Amino acid sequence: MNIPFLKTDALPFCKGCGHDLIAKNTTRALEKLGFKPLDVIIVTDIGCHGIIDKCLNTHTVHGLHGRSAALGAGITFGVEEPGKKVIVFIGDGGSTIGLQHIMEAARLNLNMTVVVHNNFLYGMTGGQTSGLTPHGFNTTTSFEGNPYAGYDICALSHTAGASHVTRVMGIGDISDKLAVAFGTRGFSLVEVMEICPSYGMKLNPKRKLSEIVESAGKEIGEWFNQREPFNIRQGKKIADLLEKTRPVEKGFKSYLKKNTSVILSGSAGEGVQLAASLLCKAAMRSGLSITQKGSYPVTVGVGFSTAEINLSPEEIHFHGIAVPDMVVITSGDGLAHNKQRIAKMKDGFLFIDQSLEVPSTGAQVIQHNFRGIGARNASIFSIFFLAMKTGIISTESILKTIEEEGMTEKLPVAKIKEALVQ
Ligand SMILES: Cc1ncc(C[n+]2csc(CCOP(=O)(O)OP(=O)(O)O)c2C)c(N)n1
Ligand code: SF4
Repeated sequence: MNIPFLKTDALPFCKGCGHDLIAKNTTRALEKLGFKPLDVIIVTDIGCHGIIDKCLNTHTVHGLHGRSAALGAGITFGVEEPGKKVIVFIGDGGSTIGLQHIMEAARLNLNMTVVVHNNFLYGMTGGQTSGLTPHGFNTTTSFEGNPYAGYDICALSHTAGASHVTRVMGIGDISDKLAVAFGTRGFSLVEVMEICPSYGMKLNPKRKLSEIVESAGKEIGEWFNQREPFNIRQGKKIADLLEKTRPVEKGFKSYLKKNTSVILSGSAGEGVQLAASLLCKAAMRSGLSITQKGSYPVTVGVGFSTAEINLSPEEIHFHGIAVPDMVVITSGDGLAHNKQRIAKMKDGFLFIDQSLEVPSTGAQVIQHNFRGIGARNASIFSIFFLAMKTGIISTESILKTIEEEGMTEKLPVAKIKEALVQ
């Protein structure tokens, strides 16, 4: 079945808005080039132009105002396949706010197309002046006419090094012009000139689009640079980051029935994040899905270190933890960082080093001498203890993980086994 690019022809723009013309011509151009919706990633940002993404069957990403070019650049770095296309939609307001992102993508000649929806003002917020508003154009923040000339985004992008830049009037069929841009290897930018009927036309009733563009000195045309597109490998073979990652093979069972959130927390330098990743890998080895998030101060050598983990027999669609099911605290830094969340626990378990004062909580408290094995190994010891007391995974699955990671010699495995039976 041929899936259309647009879910509907009734797009959400005001009547006569040029954004409607751009969206429909974009899909026509993509069809002409033989793209399928899921070959295309359309990145939009805040502004009327950005409300198109709910109508698209392509991949869509919606970013902060002025940041769609930066997001598009990031996606371009990761999407190297020739049959894929990254298209950035941005308003004249967004282009001004994120001008440097556009320039950087042009300078590097990234494989993407930016479509500037230049309706000469901020449409969504009521018609304010942007950096692309032409001199003399009336807006709700310049009723006497904009006293400044707008940037020439085409000239700037061309000078920065874009393979292809074009300025077109947002009238009639512009799909061929867009198709040239979308088919360009390297960076292309299309500036589509339009007037927002709701603000631009009302505030400039006697003016016509062609006359505004002409008096602003904005030539309708195309500009090329003969350049190779950006190539992240620069001809060199770059090692795949995942090459050395060994798959985690399932070999153990878990009887966990529902998503269980676990917080491990202690002090920086005491192996909290390592313990968390060993626990997670052991859980994966036991057939569970996991999420793992680490938080610590930017000064990574001092203060708390907290790991937030979800373990579940099902796929996990949300990784946040408001009130945890289980908390393991191995130091005073960890306790201070989690005191509020521990206070909110109405049930579940709090495992806490016996040297610490037990905080107020509704959880069942289990005190233990985690630090007795030495501060640097308290967290590693605590995950064995957690596994043994709760049964969410087996201690054998953790031992196997340590072995597979080649860490048996580095960690005090024998001491931990001894401590567990005491
Ligand atoms: C950083 C930031 N500044 C201001 C706003 C408020 N804001 C929302 S939409 C908008 C105007 C958008 O204008 P433009 O980018 O030209 O797109 P259009 O609405 O004309 O399509 C503004 C200023 C915001 N969301 N983010
Ligand atoms: S306010 Fe202007 S830019 Fe926004 S949808 Fe309406 S006509 Fe288009």
